[in-house]
Amino acid sequence: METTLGQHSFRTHDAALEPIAAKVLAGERLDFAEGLALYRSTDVLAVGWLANHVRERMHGDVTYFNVNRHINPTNVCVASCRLCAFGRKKGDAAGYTMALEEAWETAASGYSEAVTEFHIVGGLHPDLPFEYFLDLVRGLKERFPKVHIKAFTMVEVAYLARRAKLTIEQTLLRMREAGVDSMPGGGAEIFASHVRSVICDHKIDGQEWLDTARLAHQMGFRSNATMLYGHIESDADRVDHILRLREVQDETGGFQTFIPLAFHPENTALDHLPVTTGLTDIRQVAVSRLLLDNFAHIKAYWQMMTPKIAQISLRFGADDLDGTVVEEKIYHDAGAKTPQGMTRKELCRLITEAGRVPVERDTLYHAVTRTEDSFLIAV
Ligand code: V47
Repeated sequence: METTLGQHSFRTHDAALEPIAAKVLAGERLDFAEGLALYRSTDVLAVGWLANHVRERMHGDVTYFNVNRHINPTNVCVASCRLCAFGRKKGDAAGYTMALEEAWETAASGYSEAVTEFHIVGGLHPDLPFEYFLDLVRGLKERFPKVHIKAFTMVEVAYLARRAKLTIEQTLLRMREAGVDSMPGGGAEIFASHVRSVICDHKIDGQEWLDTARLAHQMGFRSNATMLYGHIESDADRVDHILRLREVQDETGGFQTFIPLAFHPENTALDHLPVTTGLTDIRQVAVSRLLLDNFAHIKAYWQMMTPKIAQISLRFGADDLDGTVVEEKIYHDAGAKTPQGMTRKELCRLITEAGRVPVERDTLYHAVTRTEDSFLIAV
């Protein structure tokens, strides 16, 4: 079936996509049932065509990437999430906690290219005081004043607040004073409680995650949002998750980018589950782009998707490729076979060969220009 919608010629063999295509091309918002239809469509290329249309309407060929470094100060965690291969119990021989000096040295190590962002997340440690995390951030700011600190998921914020006997607001204020600039999108998983109770029953519930994000945005922080898919969740759970994020974004506008994360089962309590396939990953990117009309960016996290699938996703709705990373632990503990980091040059090659235009960005999506080993941020 081929329909001409305005100046666009849209072709699909799936009749359910026709009315959805008309709405997408008219810039109208899709609803829950339409989200489900996108997941269930037998015509994934048509879904991808629509997502690419939206992506090009928003960003043309521009594809963002950033030069960042992940730091995971500890893997010791009080939670025992079935989805996780990273966390270790206190006293476990494979557990580690970085001394502050070690964390600062880790930040400085890796590629010689000057990073513009530190991405800091870790386990919910039973004993480390809130001051450890504040000192960690203060020390980084002192040593690397130009580097943006994207630190602590909503789950960590809520946990640190509880341990320090502070409100979420007080906790966020202290983090800001120490030098936290924004927050990563982890810990969201799937908001539906029947899924959460199986994959991560020790974490804050979905509503608390959303409430913490809302408050952070109201206080002026920007944050990201993720969704972990490819385990026990249904299509309806995915649509529910995405639309709950869209609702908060309508209120605050504080989310910068959405990052769909494919579940890696190896070394987790859910290792009987299969890994996601390439088309599931690609469809996930496309559906996210189509449903999240109020999110500026959809990020392909190559560590999780593999560089090849991440590159293809740049023509299925993604406009952002994360990042140099340098040393990834959470996915590699769960069996990821991707390299641990990538250079700036390699990221640009992936983007250019996808027919897109690479633009280096900082965390807040300002363009970055480079001179030798330093950088300038255009505000
Ligand atoms: O919250 C944990 C996921 C997340 C597994 O904000 C797993 O820019 C798959 O949030 N298989 C952490 N996934 C990573 C994350 C992230 C990554 C890149 C960029 C940003 C950003 C955020 O990883 C966790 C959880 O959802 N995760 N274990 C696993 N076995």
